[in-house]
Amino acid sequence: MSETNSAAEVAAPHRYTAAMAADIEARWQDFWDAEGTYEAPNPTGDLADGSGLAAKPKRFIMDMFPYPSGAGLHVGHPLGYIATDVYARHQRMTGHNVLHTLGFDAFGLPAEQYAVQTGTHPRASTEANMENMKVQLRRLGLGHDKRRSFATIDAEYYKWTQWIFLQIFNSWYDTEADKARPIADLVAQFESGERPVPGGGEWGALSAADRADILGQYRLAYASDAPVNWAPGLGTVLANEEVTADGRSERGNFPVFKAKLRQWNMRITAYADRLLNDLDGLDWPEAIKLQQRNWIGRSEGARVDFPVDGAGDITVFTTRQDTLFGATYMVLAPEHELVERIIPAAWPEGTHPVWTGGHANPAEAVTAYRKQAAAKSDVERQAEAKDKTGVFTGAYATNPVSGEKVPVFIADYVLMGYGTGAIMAVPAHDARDFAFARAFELPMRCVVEPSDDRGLDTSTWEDAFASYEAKLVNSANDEVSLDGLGVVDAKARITEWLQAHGVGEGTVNFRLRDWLFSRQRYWGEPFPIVYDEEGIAHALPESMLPLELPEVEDYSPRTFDPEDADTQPETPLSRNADWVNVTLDLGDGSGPRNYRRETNTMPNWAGSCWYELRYLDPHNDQRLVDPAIEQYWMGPREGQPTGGVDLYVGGAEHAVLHLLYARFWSKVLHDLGHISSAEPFHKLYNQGMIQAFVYRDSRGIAVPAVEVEERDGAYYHAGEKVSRVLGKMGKSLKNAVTPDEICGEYGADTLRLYEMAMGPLDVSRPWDTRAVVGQYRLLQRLWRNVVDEETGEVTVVDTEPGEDTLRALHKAIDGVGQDMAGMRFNTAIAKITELNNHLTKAGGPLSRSVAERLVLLTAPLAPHVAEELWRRLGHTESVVHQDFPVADPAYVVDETVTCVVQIKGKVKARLEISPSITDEELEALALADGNVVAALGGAGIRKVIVRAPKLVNIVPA
Ligand code: ANZ
Repeated sequence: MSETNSAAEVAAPHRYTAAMAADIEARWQDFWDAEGTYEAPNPTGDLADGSGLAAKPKRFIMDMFPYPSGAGLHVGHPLGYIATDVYARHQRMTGHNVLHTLGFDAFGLPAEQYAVQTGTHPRASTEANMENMKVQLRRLGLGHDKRRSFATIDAEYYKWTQWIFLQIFNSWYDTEADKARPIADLVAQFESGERPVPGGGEWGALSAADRADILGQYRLAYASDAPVNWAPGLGTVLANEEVTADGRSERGNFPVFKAKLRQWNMRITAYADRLLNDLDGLDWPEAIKLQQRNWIGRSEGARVDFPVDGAGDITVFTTRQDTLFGATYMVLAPEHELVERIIPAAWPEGTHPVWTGGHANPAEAVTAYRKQAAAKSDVERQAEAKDKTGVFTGAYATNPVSGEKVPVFIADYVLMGYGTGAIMAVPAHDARDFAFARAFELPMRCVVEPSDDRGLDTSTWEDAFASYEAKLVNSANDEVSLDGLGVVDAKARITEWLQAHGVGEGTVNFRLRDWLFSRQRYWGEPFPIVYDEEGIAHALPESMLPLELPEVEDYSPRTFDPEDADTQPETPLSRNADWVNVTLDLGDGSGPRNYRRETNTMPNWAGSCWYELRYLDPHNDQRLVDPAIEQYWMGPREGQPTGGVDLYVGGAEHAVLHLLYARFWSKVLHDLGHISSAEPFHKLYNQGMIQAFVYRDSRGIAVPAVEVEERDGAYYHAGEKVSRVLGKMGKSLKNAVTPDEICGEYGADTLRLYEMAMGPLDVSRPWDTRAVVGQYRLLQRLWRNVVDEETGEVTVVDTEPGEDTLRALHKAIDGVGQDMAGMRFNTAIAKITELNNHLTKAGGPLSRSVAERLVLLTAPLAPHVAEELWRRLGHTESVVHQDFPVADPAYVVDETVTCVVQIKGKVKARLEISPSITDEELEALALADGNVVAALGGAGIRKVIVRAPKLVNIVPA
């Protein structure tokens, strides 16, 4: 790097260089660690106890913690960490007690896969990765309270993850109280008869297994047989996204079967309404709130029963009960259990050949169609494909309002997992039904007519769907008429009628599903659950936590004959007979008994569901968090009705899963009285991504970005022309730049400044290594304004600065302070640069008071160089806890300019006015001026020419 070794530097041995930055940075990092500079005190007992905390508002500032990947960090990763650090430092300097730390989300699949391939224990590789990342992060000068850091794989941490699981397992949702309560309260209600026992009878008379079954229907964590994608050839269950359109595994191309498997679930659906409503009080990006709302998917509508002769009712869920008179057929999801019961032995007389799909009888048609549907994922089934497939069941149902017989189909556009898995189809007003009806030549009936004069074009039916500016037509029976009503009124009227006749009711449906919580993996938290000889699940008592993950020889899942659908997954933990089969006294009065441990592990979401709470009180071995400490850092307060972290920064990709799961756990813990906050994160901020150029050769293969040369706007690698596009940064695209490289070349302060200066924090931006030097030069100029590059002496003087400099200084203080509080770090840097340039141009030594404030302004962004200059300026206390400068408003207001007032071209007056004055204001001021009034001597005015802010010319009459 020529910059660091140039001849000029030999003559200037005290210039700010990369070597000097390295020295300064290492020195202050060691010092900060040794002094515990970033340690945030917890309140002890009464806040007014003399700790001084009562007078200091608190700020809990948090990042989404990283997974310790083997690849380490590239410069894109720390963008958010630097931003929260700058913000936290500014908050510290403006009188706040700031909690800022970072842990590791360390359970996860990559370590396990690496273990399978190499035989390295996942803990060993994970710990090595964490060590590496800690070194990388430390180098950035992040002001973390290191006493509060932990990894989710620490047994002292996952002890409490298991403890929370048991809290959830041991509770139920009381819909009357609208909150979770201990399951013991429910048992007491069953025992006393206050609540009837489902299925009747006396609670005491039921078998243990029956009682366990009933409680399982209430528990917030429960085991159930859930359909999963099972690939025997891989020995594992797959997510929908891992299964191809033709029903095979993406990895290895093995057949995938729908298998029912005993799985743990979290009853997050019990909280659907609260998860939705409490979004209103959160300071989150609207886009994320919207994604959560859509994910929860609240729909108001009705359930309506359509009787089928001799087979009971088909209950549908509809959001458009107003269109009931327009239902001309019905559709069941292919898997619907009613299908078997309604199909007749033969096709009814005169069945349309298109409806049968060419099959000899309904049973055959259904079997064939089900097979076809099972191979598609829900996502594909919901895709807006024009060609709808399906087959007639041979059965007819009766429309309860019209008495009309309508044919019942099965089709894959109706999903089993939503509503009731059955719909009434209204082809005139629903686009999917419309496409299906066209394909199967089914009738359409218009029941909602747009109320404007466009009319309805029944060849395309355009505008027929979801037109709320509309009136109902063709919708009356002997008892009820919707004709002439608007959609909203029609819905209310028909719902009332359905309810009165016992054939339906208004209902709310959610898209949200319960959370599938078990994985057939090794590297996760073991469930604190054992099964007795009857197969009944028991919670381990708290005294047996943590249940540590045992050492195993073999981390890989067992594989089977790929075609053998009857096999079941075998988890790595299940092969450890000594660990699995235990004799325990659970302290429940039944003495020592034989048990079998649960051998699934928790999903890697579990550890991140509550980590904010553990930062508060990381070494508490009696409780998950001390209530007074939780109340202090996260409790509800003015403007934060549900409490939570003051600022949470991370990627927008965590919009639904992590953020929804964490909210759910918070609410359960809140309901059970363990925490005062009902939300984990009050303010959420999504940082943009750092992108990088990807260079590809003629075969489309990425070439190392550092080896690419630019000539006349084209790019070359090893003499060959290559293409350039903006993409992700990463090892696989051969364009990763590491923070270590940049720190080595310029220092961490330069890297921090560059990342913050690249653009608004929430916008993605392309990395450009060549531009980094710009921020390095800023730091050099800043240094040079305080330190003599030849002698190393501080050059400041104890004189008062001039008016000009005071104005520049206070404007910068005002602007930088506001920008930092608003997380506009790029504009804060622009203002510091402007001030620094002003001072350079002004020449001569700086006033001490100016130099000190310049250093303080820079301290949150470039803490090492600021600390060094601060000390050189003679201070003995760290810059970290100094007060951020406060602007003097007298110097912030705009300066005045002199306006000349002329009469017939002769200067008669001079006005000191604001440069932003308007023409009107200036004209009024000029005409009111004493000298002007005197000079006019009562003459009338013909014309006034105003050129604000400099000139007014008056032409008398
Ligand atoms: C009749 C109707 C008429 C409908 C109309 C819509 C428009 P959201 O808003 O997403 O909740 N539906 C119900 N269950 C379904 C399932 N399991 N699979 C596929 N579709 C299903 O959607 C509710 C609407 O989606 C329901 O209202 C139903 O179609 C359909 F002019 O009923 B509707």
